[in-house]
Amino acid sequence: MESLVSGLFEIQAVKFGCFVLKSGISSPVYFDLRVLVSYPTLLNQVSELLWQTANSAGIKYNSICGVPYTALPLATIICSSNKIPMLIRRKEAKDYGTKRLVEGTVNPGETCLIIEDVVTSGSSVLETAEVLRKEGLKVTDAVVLLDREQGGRARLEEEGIRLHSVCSLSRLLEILHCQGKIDSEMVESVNIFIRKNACPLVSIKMNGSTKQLNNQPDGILAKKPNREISYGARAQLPEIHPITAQLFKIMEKKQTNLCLAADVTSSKELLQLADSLGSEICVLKTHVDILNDFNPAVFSELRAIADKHEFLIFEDRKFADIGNTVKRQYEGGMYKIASWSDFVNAHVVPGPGVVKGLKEVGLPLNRGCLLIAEMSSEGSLATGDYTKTAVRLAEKHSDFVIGFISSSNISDRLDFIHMTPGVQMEIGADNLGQQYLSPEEVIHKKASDIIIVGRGILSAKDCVEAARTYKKAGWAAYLNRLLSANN
Ligand code: S5P
Repeated sequence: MESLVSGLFEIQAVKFGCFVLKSGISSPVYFDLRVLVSYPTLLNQVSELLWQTANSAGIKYNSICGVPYTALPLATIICSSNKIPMLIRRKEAKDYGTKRLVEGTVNPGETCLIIEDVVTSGSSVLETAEVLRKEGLKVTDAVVLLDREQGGRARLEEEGIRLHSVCSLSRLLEILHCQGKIDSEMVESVNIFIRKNACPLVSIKMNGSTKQLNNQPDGILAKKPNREISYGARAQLPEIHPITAQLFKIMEKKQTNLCLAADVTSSKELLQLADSLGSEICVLKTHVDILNDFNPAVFSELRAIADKHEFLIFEDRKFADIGNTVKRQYEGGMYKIASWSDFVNAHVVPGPGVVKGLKEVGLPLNRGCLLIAEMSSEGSLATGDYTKTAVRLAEKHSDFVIGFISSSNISDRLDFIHMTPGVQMEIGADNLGQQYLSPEEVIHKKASDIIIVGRGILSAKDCVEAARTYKKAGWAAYLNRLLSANN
């Protein structure tokens, strides 16, 4: 056990410091067992210990299922070495063919043992148990490498599942302390954290929006964020997309949540605006296809201005075709958007293919994408289930999707950013269906993150002055939100 714990520490599968979890809670300890696959000796050692724990508990079972994804290789090794049938739980049903949620031979009435890496509240084990039970299998026991002692054992017991752990968080602390790897202060701070955040018998949604939190190796599960955290703290979230992290950092540093919708038709004007307003904004949004005089050099110049003033470039291309077409529209044509735009956006009306197509181009370039989940225009069809589908799609592709165009906050995930267009100082409308809300309404009341302002600034006599006014109003609304959430 000692060598395993020090091994996990060495490969940084366990880390100490200050980590803001996706739930918004700060934790002094963070586990990421996914790195195990790169260390075959440790991987085998963990599998062996899980197997021994199951054996010495005398559990009776016919097959084994690992909770996806981290426990999959562990279950595979155990099953392969000990000649036990394995089942694989899919996180999503295939969208073609059999639509099975469990792969392998399912014999209803038989018992399946669940293997997991870390248990916090027990919700990811419960999700897998629910899927297996729906297939007619019995689930009576789960074996886990590490029990974080935050209510998982009791919660699972409530659902008729005995939890057997190789190691508990307190034991792990003791071992690391004895080995001189962490000091007593750290042990105390983690112990306090365990006591404060134990969430026994919280009721956990088995499907729906809490799902992605549940599958995090270290999430404080099924707890809604109980307080607002700053843009800066969100930049530190584990696993946050690099573009979102960069954006949150810029926002915090420049104290701005203003995106300029630079809807102008001449390149010269675009570059002048970018340079004169650059210090006030965190994002500059373009519509490259309304420029009368586009040439590629403009965008190398814009990039240089963006780097100088530290803002990101967002081409508002609103892709909305099949995967194969959007891929080409994003990468090629005369605009070569992927080569200069930090992120783009897409409608979800074509289904997952649009994201998959864009991702093939954007992911290798470290680009991001917003999904258009709601629109500011009157009579928009992007409401209700459509909006919910956009959120689910974003969750499924959060390696590329960084957030939403929406009129309000539509996802609890703090690593997603919400950007809202249709913003002016006064509530109102234009004569073509655009509807306006104020910065206070959008950022404070509706808890969006960024205001997108076009004509509110561009039609002002003094654009720089107007941009400053919006910047101040957006930031004041954000501070109000933080204040009211933390009081
Ligand atoms: O729903 C939307 C989505 C977007 S991206 N409504 C919008 O208005 N937009 C864009 O935001 C729109 O294309 C325009 O560039 C900007 C709003 O401009 P304004 O002049 O009305 O502030």
